[in-house]
Amino acid sequence: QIQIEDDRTGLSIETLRRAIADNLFYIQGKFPAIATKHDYYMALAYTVRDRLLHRWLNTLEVYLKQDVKLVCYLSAEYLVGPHLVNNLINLGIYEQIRQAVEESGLNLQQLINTEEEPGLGNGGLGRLASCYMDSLASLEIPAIGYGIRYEFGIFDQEIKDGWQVEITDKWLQDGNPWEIARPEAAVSVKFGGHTESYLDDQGNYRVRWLPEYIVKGIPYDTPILGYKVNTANSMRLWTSEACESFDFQRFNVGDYYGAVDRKVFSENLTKVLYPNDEPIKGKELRLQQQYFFVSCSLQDMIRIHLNEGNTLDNFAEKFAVQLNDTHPSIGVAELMRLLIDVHYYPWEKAWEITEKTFGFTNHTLLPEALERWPLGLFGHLLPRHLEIIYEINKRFLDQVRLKYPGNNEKLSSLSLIDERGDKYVRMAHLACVGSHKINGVAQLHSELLKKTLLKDFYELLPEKFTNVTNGVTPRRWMVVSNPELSQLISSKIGENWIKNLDELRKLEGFIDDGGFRQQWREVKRKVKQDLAQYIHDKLGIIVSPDSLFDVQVKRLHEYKRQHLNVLHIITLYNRIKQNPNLDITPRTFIFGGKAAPGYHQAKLIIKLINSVGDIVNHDPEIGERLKVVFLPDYNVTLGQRVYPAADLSEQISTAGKEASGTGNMKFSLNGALTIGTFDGANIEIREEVGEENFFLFGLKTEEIDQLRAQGYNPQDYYNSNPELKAAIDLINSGFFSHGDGGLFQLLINSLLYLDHYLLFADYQSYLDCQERVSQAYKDQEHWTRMSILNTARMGKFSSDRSIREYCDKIWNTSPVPIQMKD
Ligand code: 26R
Repeated sequence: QIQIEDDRTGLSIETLRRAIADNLFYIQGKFPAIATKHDYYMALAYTVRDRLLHRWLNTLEVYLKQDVKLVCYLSAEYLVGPHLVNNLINLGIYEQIRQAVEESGLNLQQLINTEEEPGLGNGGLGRLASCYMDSLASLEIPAIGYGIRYEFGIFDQEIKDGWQVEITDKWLQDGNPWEIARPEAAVSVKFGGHTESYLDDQGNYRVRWLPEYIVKGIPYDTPILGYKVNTANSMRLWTSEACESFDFQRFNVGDYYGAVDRKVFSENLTKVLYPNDEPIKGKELRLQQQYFFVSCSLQDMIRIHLNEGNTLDNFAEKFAVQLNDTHPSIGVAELMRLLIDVHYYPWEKAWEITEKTFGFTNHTLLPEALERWPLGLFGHLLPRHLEIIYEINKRFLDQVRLKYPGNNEKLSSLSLIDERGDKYVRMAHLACVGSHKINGVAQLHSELLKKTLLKDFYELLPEKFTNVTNGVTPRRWMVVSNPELSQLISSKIGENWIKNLDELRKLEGFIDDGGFRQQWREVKRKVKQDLAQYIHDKLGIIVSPDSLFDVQVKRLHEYKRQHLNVLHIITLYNRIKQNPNLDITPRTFIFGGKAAPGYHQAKLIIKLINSVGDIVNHDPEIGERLKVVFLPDYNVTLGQRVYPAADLSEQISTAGKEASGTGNMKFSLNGALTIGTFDGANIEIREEVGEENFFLFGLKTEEIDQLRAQGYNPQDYYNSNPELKAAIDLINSGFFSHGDGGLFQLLINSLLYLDHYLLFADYQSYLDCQERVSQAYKDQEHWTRMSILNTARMGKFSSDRSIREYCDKIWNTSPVPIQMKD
């Protein structure tokens, strides 16, 4: 029997090869003689997309027909990372595609490297959203990830003379084969203007909102395929466009340029992602972005729901909407508005639906990241929402008065409006009252939320509070990024661990097998060699794969304390200079991370790392013992190279400041040991891997509180610790800055006179701990055992576990397997 495979679905090597050639010709409009690498990447991407489209459409059909409960993840950020290789793995066609590509005379790895990743997020919060999208699909949970299709994502970072330089990220300029525009599902979003009240036919009091302008939202959908299942959920990102009908009047009266102005204005809305850590004052555009995507998304949900023949009475039974931090929290007021003003629900009923629908995840305790909007700005942009917030607040404060009669303190601390000076709308408070569950992202963080930031809310509404410790997807962070280690593991315990990460425990059974430990070391050595090659190609620095790779990659921030790491490097440098024959464990210090463009102190830390590197790397007396590397433009793609190659993971934030961390999990999963503080998920990682396999140092949160209460004076540490003093003095002397002692003065002074993040207090403890690391590394057999145990005991930190917890504790939803029809 002759079988002819469909060019869009077939999986034989021959069909795949033909499909790639076909797409090259008909989509890219090229033939091989004139095709670029990028043309081939596009042809391949379309070949892969074709093969997941029928899963995607099948999934959507089942969701519609069966009227399932949908999880709607509202996130202003997604850091998806490259799609191609992830889709190959999740479809289970990597090997076939590799062969087909090779038979076409190409190299798959090269094509994979051609992809420009969508950088639609800043860091941890955005990457977490994408790990969760992967797990939702892999667990067959019906879900949509709603967000913003920024034209410019997170900036690209270049390093010039040691300084960070920001370049705009034009990720869409060569086309995006993974998305499909859905203009037929466009919605309108109002802004500005004023409200007026009226009586309807039945004599009911109603409010209508007469906006100053209207913007159109166009959804672009990207399939998010689960691992070896038929489920393909959607990430639906909104782009803003001018609303033609609205401008028609202006156009008619001859105001052509006025109409064009409006168009440009509307399209600016989704132009650019705001970097975090920037002071958020007066950023009207940011509130516009937030309201825009949240309104689009809620209108979309309501349309889907009504299309299925429902009324909104059971909306909360069919939609679980999760607020990823406060950025989408305007959704609480918007759903109220839609229910009351558009669908004519009475307040009480609307409020019941709203509170049941939303869940709120907090991702930071840092006061400067808490969103508040000046009342004037807010009321000008969203006059109706301000009225609704006042009403929510009035009813909420009545409840507070009942519980705490005569307590004005409580009223002012819980109020949705901050009235202590200039007036603000407190977005976290809106999210808290409007959600049925509030969670932190690691045990310690959730406890601190209840004790500090949201203390009064916890006292009033304890049943709302819960914890869901973050997790990461083992598909991208092991199978995709570390195929060598994944294959070694699968050769011992089979492949089930990829779906059920707890099965990694089975590796413990091989720990006494010297041959296995040898293989484990060989894999690590091989990926370290690859990273060394990359470092050489990019930066011209030669590093030895036999040195200890000591890695800190994450956004630059004072609380993350990259400069504490630098103080360690300088101290080692000083020791060698004093004792040139010192026998130390050779180390390669690897840094990566972006600083917010307006965050000068963080940018100065980048300059310091590079300046110290310049001296250390070129000092013949140091030789191979110390190397310092700053990898420019740290992003998901680079993370995939770096985590597998690390021996030591630096998780050294001031205790209580890092809500969870997720990089910490990626390192440990790939067999790195952690040097870390008692902070965020570090605590739970240590609990899992065992304290003997984790390098803990530094003050705990209570000790920090005590120290601060006593009056912390960094000078005491500086004056009494000669090595610390020597390190600081060396920076101050201009030794790392061509004699310019002033260059790092702002950084040094903030340490000497304030040291808000307590580097000096933790310095000695950190150094002692690093010495233990160096000693431990000398015993390679023992180090390998610890490395294996780190990987083997990371099961808890799969984002699959996190998502199951969200389903059980917050969303009340369960899997819907997708059957394929031909
Ligand atoms: C307000 C605005 C400028 C803004 C501030 C801060 C926007 C975004 C942020 C980023 C924060 C909220 C963030 O990324 N938090 C991180 O979330 C991770 C996922 O939960 C945690 O692992 C990590 O510890 C936390 O810093």
